[in-house]
Amino acid sequence: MQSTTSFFALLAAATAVQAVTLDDICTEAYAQAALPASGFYPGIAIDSSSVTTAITTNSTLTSEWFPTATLDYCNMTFAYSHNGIANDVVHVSYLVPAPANFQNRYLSTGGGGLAINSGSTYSPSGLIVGAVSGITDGGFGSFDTQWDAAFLLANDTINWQATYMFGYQAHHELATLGAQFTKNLFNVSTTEKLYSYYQGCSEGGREGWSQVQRFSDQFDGAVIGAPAIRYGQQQVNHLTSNVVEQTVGYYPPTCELDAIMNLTIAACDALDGQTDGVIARSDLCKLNFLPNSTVGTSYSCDATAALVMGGITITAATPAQNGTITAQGAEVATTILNGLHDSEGRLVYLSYQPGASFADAATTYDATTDTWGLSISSLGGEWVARYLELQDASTLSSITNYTYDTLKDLMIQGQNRYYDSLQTTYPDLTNLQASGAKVVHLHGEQDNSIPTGSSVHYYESVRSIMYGNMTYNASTAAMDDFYRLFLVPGAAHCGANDIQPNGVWPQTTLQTVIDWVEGAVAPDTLNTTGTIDSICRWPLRPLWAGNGTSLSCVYDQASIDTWMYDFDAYNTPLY
Ligand SMILES: *[C@@H]1O[C@H](CO)[C@@H](O)[C@H](O)[C@H]1NC(C)=O
Ligand SMILES: *[C@@H]1O[C@H](CO)[C@@H](O)[C@H](O)[C@H]1NC(C)=O
Ligand SMILES: *[C@@H]1O[C@H](CO)[C@@H](O)[C@H](O)[C@H]1NC(C)=O
Ligand SMILES: *[C@@H]1O[C@H](CO)[C@@H](O)[C@H](O)[C@H]1NC(C)=O
Ligand SMILES: *[C@@H]1O[C@H](CO)[C@@H](O)[C@H](O)[C@H]1NC(C)=O
Ligand SMILES: *[C@@H]1O[C@H](CO)[C@@H](O)[C@H](O)[C@H]1NC(C)=O
Ligand SMILES: *[C@@H]1O[C@H](CO)[C@@H](O)[C@H](O)[C@H]1NC(C)=O
Ligand SMILES: *[C@@H]1O[C@H](CO)[C@@H](O)[C@H](O)[C@H]1NC(C)=O
Ligand SMILES: *[C@@H]1O[C@H](CO)[C@@H](O)[C@H](O)[C@H]1NC(C)=O
Ligand SMILES: *[C@@H]1O[C@H](CO)[C@@H](O)[C@H](O)[C@H]1NC(C)=O
Ligand SMILES: *[C@@H]1O[C@H](CO)[C@@H](O)[C@H](O)[C@H]1NC(C)=O
Ligand SMILES: *[C@@H]1O[C@H](CO)[C@@H](O)[C@H](O)[C@H]1NC(C)=O
Ligand SMILES: [Ca+2]
Repeated sequence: MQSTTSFFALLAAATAVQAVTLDDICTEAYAQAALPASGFYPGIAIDSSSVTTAITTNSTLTSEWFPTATLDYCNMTFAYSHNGIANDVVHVSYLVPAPANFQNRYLSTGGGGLAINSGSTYSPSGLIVGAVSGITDGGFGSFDTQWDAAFLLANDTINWQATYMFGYQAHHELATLGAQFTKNLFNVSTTEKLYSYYQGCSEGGREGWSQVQRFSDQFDGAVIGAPAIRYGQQQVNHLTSNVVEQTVGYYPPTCELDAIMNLTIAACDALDGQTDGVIARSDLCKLNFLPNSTVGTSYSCDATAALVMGGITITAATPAQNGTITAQGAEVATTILNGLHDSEGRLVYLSYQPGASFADAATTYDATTDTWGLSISSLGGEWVARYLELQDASTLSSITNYTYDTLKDLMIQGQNRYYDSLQTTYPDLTNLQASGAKVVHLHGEQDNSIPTGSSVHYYESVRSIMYGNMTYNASTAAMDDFYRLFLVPGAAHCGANDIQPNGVWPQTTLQTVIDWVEGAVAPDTLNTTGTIDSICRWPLRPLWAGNGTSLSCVYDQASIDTWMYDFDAYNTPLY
């Protein structure tokens, strides 16, 4: 809440001297005059007649991603096209703060899942720090149209323009145009610095890395959460739990997997030094807990109704359940947590940390036979059907002949087909480091959609590529200069975890990056509003002393080692 206070102080101070109001600039004529000049971005033609402006006053904005604030803004949109492409229209929206609140900043925000923007989920976070805040539609049709709607020109024919736009090009254009538009809107002189930032999580995190890996001068700072990088592996990996169930020959009732998760939390909670319902040390859980210790424990769950949204069943109804945890159920859990191995026992990919929910492993109840069966992960199923098999289908009809080796082959196929558009694991950030830009990368330690270890593995890839000639401690110190990774205790995918309610999610991370870039305050921890007020930066790990009275960040080699992966199923490095 610190930043809200200073924001109002600044507002009061600035209104006294600023004559130009938001009403003055929130007009089509003013926005048109501020459009980047023709030729500013070679190959792009902005349609000045497309400009729209809409003012919103006294809007209270709330999110897990920024502190609550009430403010005014102008939503300016325009469209552009790429020279030489027929019927090409890309829409961008820039939320513009009142002139009195503008602090010489621009922010791009990203999407999630197959969406290239998150609507209003992150975009207002720029307004709160006095930035113009941009989103793009990628050219897929409208701000609400996702990439999958544009991906196929016909069955078997990829829309590569849409794919490269999704991969990285649309964000490069959004940020390049956005920074110039911002300068023009606010008369920022050529000698004045405009700071440019990025914030996004999940697919939005991948979009963030897609920019800083390629365009080292584009952003001064970036907040990158739980990025969907290593895309070829990541998307297929959603099917790993299903193939484990099929291979073990057992489809656990949903209640059984929930019971294993609950017992994991109960067993591992205290390993971090505080019994608070939060696994802050999933690495100690890995070292000390085995799912088969839960075999024989009884469980029960109430019946649940189906969750239906817009006529589509999101989760099916489940009956009242009771039973005892089976050896097969524990085997499914253990095999999932061990990560995907090929038929020769070599590691293909990694899994979620123990304590995370088994979302990918969800099964379906058949009331007519009173049995539980396969439910193909929708993200994994769509990836294979649409992006690998190139069929206009939102999932696979069957995976009955899939083996662990099939998944490996599909991962390699996706990795290679989309290596330069989606894979997003280029590990040499030398140019970024030299540019002075700063990256705060964060990931929920109990993420159930993108494995937490995926972020650690990328950090370690960058570290070993850039500083492999140094000792481990010297190399992490060198990384600290420009790239810091924080694992958020108990947190789920891009947010707090309702199963571990005492866990946290940091709300002021964009301000943290700004303080690092503009104030040279390098973050040792991320602030939170919850009871855990300190989030340790990798490779340090949290440990409570005095039963929850004091949290320290410790160096623990055995724990660090559990986060190191040798993907020996491949003949080339998997960064
Ligand atoms: C803003 O909204 C609050 C309540 O939501 C109201 O009390 C206040 O008068 C409003 N201010 C303006 C300028 O409209
Ligand atoms: C800005 O305008 C676009 C286009 O109308 C709309 O999709 C978007 O939701 C608006 N953003 C906000 C925060 O109102
Ligand atoms: C920018 O400069 C123009 C021309 O002097 C002026 O009309 C406009 O109000 C200025 N905008 C701001 C935000 O100060
Ligand atoms: C798991 O724990 C939650 C509370 O944290 C509870 O609501 C749920 O019923 C439990 N599920 C099982 C299967 O024990
Ligand atoms: C549990 O699994 C471990 C590791 O696979 C094994 O060593 C142990 O014997 C198993 N215990 C039981 C009770 O099955
Ligand atoms: C468990 O479920 C069965 C039906 O599946 C039911 O007959 C039994 O009463 C339930 N037991 C408990 C303790 O809920
Ligand atoms: C494209 O593929 C889908 C899925 O296989 C199929 O349902 C559809 O009929 C195909 N469309 C055409 C035009 O062949
Ligand atoms: C699975 O079976 C289908 C239908 O027979 C076939 O088209 C497909 O190639 C098979 N896939 C694998 C991985 O064996
Ligand atoms: C390691 O390599 C980097 C980059 O080439 C260089 O700056 C640094 O001095 C080297 N450090 C050691 C200990 O050799
Ligand atoms: C690395 O640094 C940690 C403290 O951050 C220290 O405990 C550890 O002993 C150091 N390791 C080596 C090999 O110096
Ligand atoms: C984090 O908390 C510290 C101590 O309260 C404060 O000085 C700092 O400004 C906060 N940083 C952010 C980004 O909120
Ligand atoms: C920690 O505090 C809780 C709550 O007061 C208590 O139940 C527990 O026994 C304490 N544990 C230790 C190790 O002191
Ligand atoms: Ca705990």
